[in-house]
Amino acid sequence: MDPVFRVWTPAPPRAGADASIPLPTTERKARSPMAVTSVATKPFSDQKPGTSGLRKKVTVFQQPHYLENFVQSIFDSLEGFQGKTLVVGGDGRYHNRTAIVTILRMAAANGFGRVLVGRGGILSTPAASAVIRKYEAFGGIVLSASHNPGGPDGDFGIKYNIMNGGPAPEKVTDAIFANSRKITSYRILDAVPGSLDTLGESRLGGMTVAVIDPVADYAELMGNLFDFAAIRKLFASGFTMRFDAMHAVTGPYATEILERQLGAPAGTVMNGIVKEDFGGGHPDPNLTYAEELVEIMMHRGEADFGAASDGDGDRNMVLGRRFFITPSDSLAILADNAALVPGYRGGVVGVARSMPTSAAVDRVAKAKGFGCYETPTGWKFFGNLLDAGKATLCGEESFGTGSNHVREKDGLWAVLFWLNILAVRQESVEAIAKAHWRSYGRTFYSRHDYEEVESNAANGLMDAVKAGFTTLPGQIFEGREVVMADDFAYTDPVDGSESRNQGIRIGFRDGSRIVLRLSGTGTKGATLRVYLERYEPDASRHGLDAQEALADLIRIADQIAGIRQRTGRERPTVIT
Ligand code: G16
Repeated sequence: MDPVFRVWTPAPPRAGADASIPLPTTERKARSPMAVTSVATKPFSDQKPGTSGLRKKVTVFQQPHYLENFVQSIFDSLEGFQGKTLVVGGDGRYHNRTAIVTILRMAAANGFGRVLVGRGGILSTPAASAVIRKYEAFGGIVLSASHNPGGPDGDFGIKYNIMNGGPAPEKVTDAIFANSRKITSYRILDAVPGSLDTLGESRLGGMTVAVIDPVADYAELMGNLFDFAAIRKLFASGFTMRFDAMHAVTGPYATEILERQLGAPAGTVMNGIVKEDFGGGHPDPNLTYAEELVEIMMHRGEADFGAASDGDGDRNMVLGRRFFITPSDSLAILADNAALVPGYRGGVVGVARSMPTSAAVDRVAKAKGFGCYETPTGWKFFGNLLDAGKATLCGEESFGTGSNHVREKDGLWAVLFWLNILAVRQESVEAIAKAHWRSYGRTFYSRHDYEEVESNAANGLMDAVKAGFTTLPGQIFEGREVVMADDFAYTDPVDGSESRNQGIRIGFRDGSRIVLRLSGTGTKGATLRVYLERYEPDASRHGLDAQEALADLIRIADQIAGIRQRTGRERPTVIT
């Protein structure tokens, strides 16, 4: 077995929670010749998928029937999958393996013909997307709560991806939720699959289970997009990098690609062993939670390039020596330099960003004649634009960047894109960012998160700001005049579907803005996100610290929304 998987041990089964433990005979209603059991169940009222699937505490998922109800609700929302292929994998967090065994038994009982599952139950979210696309699977189930902590007291999650490899669109997630409200039984096979740790095929009822290498297909795809020879040369020249896998799923991917294929010295990848509890850490690659990397890069300035990825490998943070690149700037810089990368040379048709992401990329799109789209928060909103060939590169302020190579955001992809640019330009990360600002102006940007706020207080805050939509325009705060205030709504340009209530926007005369949203990915209380943005064309002011440059907008946000008073917090939990 690959050494990076060695410490990955199965979760101990818990009575009543582990589907591999035979169900009580009283729960068995009917038996088909293939030993399929139809288990009577009752709906749970809280299975509405959020920004990215269903995310709850592990203990919630361990309730008898909880996972099974949701999985059956997924299958009941799909048509025509009999005999087809399903991809299954997760980020290796606690409960991953137990859940996969249940899903395999249910997939077999519901009539899938074949399941591709990553060895050890591992598939990063972008790798799952790549595998769905490469093998033309019907869809996939990805088990992750992304950047949320793991372990027995941590979070777990499940989402369904459609055959384009991307997260199910709202019409599918709405159908899953509707099914979860009326479910009366689920189907499960009375047999358990063979080992998930051995590559190869086995039978489970009428279904084939193929255990695949979780890294190989993804690594091959990266090799087709990026100039690996140039990056190899960069590392051979003494260029130094630290990649923090945060004991999450990208460990084996980064070790294979950066150290084995690209020749980066051993030790370039830190925290590369996948652990069920992420080593007790919070696998969110930002300036607060990636503290070890931040110390190495921002305080000690020990490497030329630093990067981190999250629990399931779809997010990325990029750092230069003592230099932070905001995700919004990263998207703009990748778009501006796409011609240097083989996979995108001359091939960018359009860019897309989520509404709260800064407009830095819009300026690149305008200069280069790319199409430019603004969507609600949630990677699922990019799927149609990518499928229709309207967007090539997409990005979000929440440390997500990706392209049409898969239908998920992709952490390691973004890191390789940067490495490719660095290899060609032979300049530092800081020099590239500053040159970008000189060409396009700098968009000062920051996000302030208030985590685990009492839900009523958070909702009350949002409602109070919305009640002011008609009176805010025309008001002046610290010399800034409000010119618009609304709740962002989106009409998908491809299928015409509409999404409302996607975040409060308050725009000022000079183009600066404040956005307020409640996160759709938290599992405890509410997380208030405050996004602040101001454009600065004057290069002599580009050296300002972002918090200083945005200080008046930060105060105005508090004046308009009463953040401190309503949340009872003096300062944000996380500032990025
Ligand atoms: C998910 C979504 C992203 C979204 C992020 C934050 O990412 O896929 O599109 O930007 O959540 O969402 P929210 O602001 O609602 O918490 P991930 O990495 O958690 O899957």
